[in-house]
Amino acid sequence: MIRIAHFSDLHYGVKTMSEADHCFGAAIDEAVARDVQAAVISGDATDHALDLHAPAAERLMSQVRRLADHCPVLMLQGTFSHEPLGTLTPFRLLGGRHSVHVADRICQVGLDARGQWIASSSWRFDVLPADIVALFSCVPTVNKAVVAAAVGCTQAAHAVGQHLEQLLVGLAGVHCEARRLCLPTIGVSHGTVYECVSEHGVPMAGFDHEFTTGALFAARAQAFMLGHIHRHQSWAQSGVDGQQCIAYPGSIGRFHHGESGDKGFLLWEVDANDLAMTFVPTPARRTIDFVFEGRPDLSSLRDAIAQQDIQGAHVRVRWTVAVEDRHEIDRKAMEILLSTAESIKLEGRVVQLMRTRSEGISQLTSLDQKVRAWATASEVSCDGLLECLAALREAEPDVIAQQILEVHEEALAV
Ligand SMILES: [Mn+2]
Repeated sequence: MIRIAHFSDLHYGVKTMSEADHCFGAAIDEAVARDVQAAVISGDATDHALDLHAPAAERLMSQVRRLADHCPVLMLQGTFSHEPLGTLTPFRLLGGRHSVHVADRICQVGLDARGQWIASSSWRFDVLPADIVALFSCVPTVNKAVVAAAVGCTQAAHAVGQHLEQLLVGLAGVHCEARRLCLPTIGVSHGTVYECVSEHGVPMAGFDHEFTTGALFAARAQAFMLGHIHRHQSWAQSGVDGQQCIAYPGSIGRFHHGESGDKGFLLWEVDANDLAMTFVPTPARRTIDFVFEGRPDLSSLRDAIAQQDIQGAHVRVRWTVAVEDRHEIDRKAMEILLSTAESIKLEGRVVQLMRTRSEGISQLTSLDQKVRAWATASEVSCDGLLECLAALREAEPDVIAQQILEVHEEALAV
């Protein structure tokens, strides 16, 4: 049995650094206290390309170094826009008590009894190295641009899914061989599982997703440690391959407003046939949203604030107003009401009204003429409208209602 801490989507960046470092620091403390034997970071260690002199680069490196002083670390390449290719290369040189393996190509790595990483020279081991205590199969982010260049843009997303499926099936033999030798088998990847749920609670059901749970289980590894989706979720099954589990820890911290659920990392205990997976929360920041359809009403905002603890939380107030009300928003008053919050974001959306002036409409004498002039200026037909106007003027309400019902019944009869 091996005990592994699985962190993902750290997103160290210029603006995200304090949240990322606060949460990752606490997570490492917890993982060390629980004496994990290995650590996996499954992609998106950074939020964007970082300059070497950026404080976030130094903070991330010193945290990974602290982790490597406790146990061997495996870092996987994540999304290229967050973690440009080459970002992880310097981590190979960190030189902690244990080594850091950077997986930026499809490969397998064995962890030996002395805590050294042994990588396969091709995409998988032909023969498993002797003396390893666990086997990791690494499938870093696939460069869809390369696939698009080979098969064409419209085919690329589908082709990526198909090739990954074949690759995962291709790993099954090695995983079964490892299980026969009583070795824990672990897959590590970064991508979207079909029908997983995003951190905003939206199910991801499209055709450009990398995996299905079926394809991942078909690799016949015990554990599949995933990154990319910022919300913790997991899938499990048991059968001929013993217990199998696929899981996202989600992002280490809360980087955006509107992200629901706890943030944290996963503690895995993986055996050749068995496994256990526990979610360990990090002290991620709290976010609170107040949403108004129309002008923010200060008294209802005051009531809403009284009902929850905004102290230390990151608060966002959103509203939608018509263009003529845009200057009626009392930002200062809202800021005073929210003064105990850690940060305040005031986001107003102004709806632009499109009005066309109808020249001379005020000089027309009858309502019919006015409606016709308005319809011409607005480029709409006023046929039905004039009939309705005439009916309203001349007919009794009962008669109008009866006529409407008759039309309705005729339509039903057809
Ligand atoms: Mn991410």
